[in-house]
Amino acid sequence: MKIGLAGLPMSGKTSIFNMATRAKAQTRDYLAQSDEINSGIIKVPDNRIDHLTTIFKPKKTTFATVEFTDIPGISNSENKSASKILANIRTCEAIMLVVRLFESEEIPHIHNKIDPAADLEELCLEFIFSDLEMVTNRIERLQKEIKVVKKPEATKELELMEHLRKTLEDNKFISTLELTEEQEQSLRGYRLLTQKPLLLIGNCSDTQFATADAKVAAFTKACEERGWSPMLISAATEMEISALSPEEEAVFLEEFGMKESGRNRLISAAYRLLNYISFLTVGEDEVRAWPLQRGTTALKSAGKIHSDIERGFIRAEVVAYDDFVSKGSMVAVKAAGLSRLEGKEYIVEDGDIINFRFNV
Ligand SMILES: Nc1nc2c(ncn2[C@@H]2O[C@H](COP(=O)(O)OP(=O)(O)OP(=O)(O)O)[C@@H](O)[C@H]2O)c(=O)[nH]1
Ligand SMILES: [Mg+2]
Repeated sequence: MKIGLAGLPMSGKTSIFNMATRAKAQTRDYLAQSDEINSGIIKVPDNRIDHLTTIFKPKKTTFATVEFTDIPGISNSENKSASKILANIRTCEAIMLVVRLFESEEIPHIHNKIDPAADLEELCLEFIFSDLEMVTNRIERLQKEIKVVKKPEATKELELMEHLRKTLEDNKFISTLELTEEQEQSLRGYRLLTQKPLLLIGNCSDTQFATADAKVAAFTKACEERGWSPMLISAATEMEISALSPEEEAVFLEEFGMKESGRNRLISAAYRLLNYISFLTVGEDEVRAWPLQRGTTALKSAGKIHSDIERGFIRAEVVAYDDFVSKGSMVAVKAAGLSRLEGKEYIVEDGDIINFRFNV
């Protein structure tokens, strides 16, 4: 499961990627389209895992991870076509769309002006046109098929595709539609860009970040008109922060009255965007967070650890993290009757500490 950082050229995607992954990928100081796609796997910060590690003192601590990929800027200039880049974005499960808000004399903008609302609209249209092309092709195919043999599934799909075409032609994202489970399923293979989970990121200067600013206001308004609430980040400032040691970082954040670094905000947002929660396992060997799509059953969760545990599943012994913290130990939790035995169909919740009982 990976998150793609996408946007126009020179909006700060690689800078944000570097800040998130603490990598040192080459950012651009000149206007020559880089083809490089950077990928990085990031540990998801989790206070619960930190706390459980101090209690269980395991041999090993493992955090949940998410993968970020940094995709070159979407543009039709510089002898490159946007479609290749859009095809890359299609392979991602979720998208973080970076829009430039910061001003700079030295760093060019492809349209030579900083107009975040216009940039956002341009990106939206690229996505919409790309999906429209795919949907239109499919409609033509289905129409041909139906002429030969009338299959009910094909007719149904054609209806859906025509609905999608209408939505896209109205300049709307597929994600604004309420689709049935069955419709979602039938669309899965197309990996439509405008259907993916999306987070808008405004890359601003530190002053824009701290004070009311017209560009920020315009960007926020444009996002809200499409039904999105954007996240603001100052990539330049955050890159300085991410070069600090964890101790220095804590001091820095406190000095500036910030609760959390942009890096942590970004990673948590990525996790939410993928609709992930974590279940936890504890013990002398390992304390670990396991990423899980919200709504997953205990049986499937067991399979994340090992297929044998899924196959031989008997029961899940579940303790809520908060109950563990308030009681202080597993013995006290059990004495208070707060340890539950759950079956295969139990829907795992965020922060469940689970011990699977199984037999193979
Ligand atoms: N002043 C300022 N400069 C920034 C900020 N973020 C990025 N930059 C600079 O803008 C230039 C482009 O940044 P990149 O992160 O390479 O942008 P990109 O979106 O990855 O660019 P492409 O991959 O070429 O599309 C670099 O020189 C960065 O140092 C910011 O918040 N403020
Ligand atoms: Mg880049």
